[in-house]
Amino acid sequence: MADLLGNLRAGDTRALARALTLAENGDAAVLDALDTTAVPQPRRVGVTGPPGAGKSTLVSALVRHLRAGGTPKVGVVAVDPSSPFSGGALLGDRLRMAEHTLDAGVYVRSMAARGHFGGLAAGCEDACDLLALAGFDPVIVETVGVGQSEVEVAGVADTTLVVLTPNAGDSVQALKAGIMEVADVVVINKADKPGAQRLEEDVREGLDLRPHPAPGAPHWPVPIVRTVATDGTGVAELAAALAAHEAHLRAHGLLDASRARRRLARLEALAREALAGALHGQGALAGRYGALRARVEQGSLTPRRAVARLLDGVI
Ligand SMILES: Nc1nc2c(ncn2[C@@H]2O[C@H](COP(=O)(O)OP(=O)(O)OP(=O)(O)O)[C@@H](O)[C@H]2O)c(=O)[nH]1
Ligand SMILES: [Mg+2]
Repeated sequence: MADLLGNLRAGDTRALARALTLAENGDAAVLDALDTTAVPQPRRVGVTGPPGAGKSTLVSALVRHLRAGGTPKVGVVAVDPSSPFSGGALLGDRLRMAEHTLDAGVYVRSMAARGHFGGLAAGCEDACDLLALAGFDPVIVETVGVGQSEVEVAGVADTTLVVLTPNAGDSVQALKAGIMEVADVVVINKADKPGAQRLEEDVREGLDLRPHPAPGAPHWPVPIVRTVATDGTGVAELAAALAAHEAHLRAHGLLDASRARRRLARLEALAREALAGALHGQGALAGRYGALRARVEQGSLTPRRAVARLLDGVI
């Protein structure tokens, strides 16, 4: 395992691919190795938004821009939270990012989210760490904004980009879903289509509704950037907005706070997963739970009291 991580650090792409697959499958050896290795902390950018908003096309254009500007290694993790078995969206991502397959300075990994608690956070963090070990910086995480995933993506990134498009109803949807709450930068993609101006006004209104920062707390006015991902229009402005947000985080010491939050989110996700697993596993907790289940089933113990007993002595 030390060899595998050693090769990965030396820039061996096949070692990286293999480690990513092992980590995704929960391989204990690779996860242990990761836990006992000092992992660098590259910049993380989260990209979320409704299905089909052009996120992958935009990420691909951003990667092209960064590479042309001299960024040595850009990593991308595209997570599909909607279905653990989905092939369609992932295949689409691969096709849209295919232009980078011959570029050793770009690595794109598509992955399915695990279906349970903090599924996005758990698998994605490991993938991002492996890319970080391999020297990729920044690491960009794309996820489709459905359900809670847009809030989760904010948990894995220093800067969260929300991508919207001027389709009827889109803005209303985004505002309702609370997607605005997590945006550090809003992109209006497909700005070549009619309605961009109207959407921008709606987004501005939505952003104004966000709670104001406490007096004296650093204020980040969320920029709205219009792009046409398919031809690269606005991508330079987007890169500038991302750099400005990073500078803002650094200037106010917020980068450390964001990483501390991320560690806590990861702990929470892993703890929930482990506890849920322990209930149905082979250990002492599962034994106790099984006995209590039987009594609840018979009706000789209420569910509430069963839980109290389960946790008695544990907490
Ligand atoms: N007209 C126009 N079409 C675009 C633009 N950006 C992306 N598209 C098209 O929109 C479609 C969806 O693009 P994707 O990049 O796959 O969108 P996505 O948000 O990654 O999609 P999912 O990952 O499936 O949610 C593709 O057919 C793109 O070519 C744009 O700026 N203008
Ligand atoms: Mg996509």
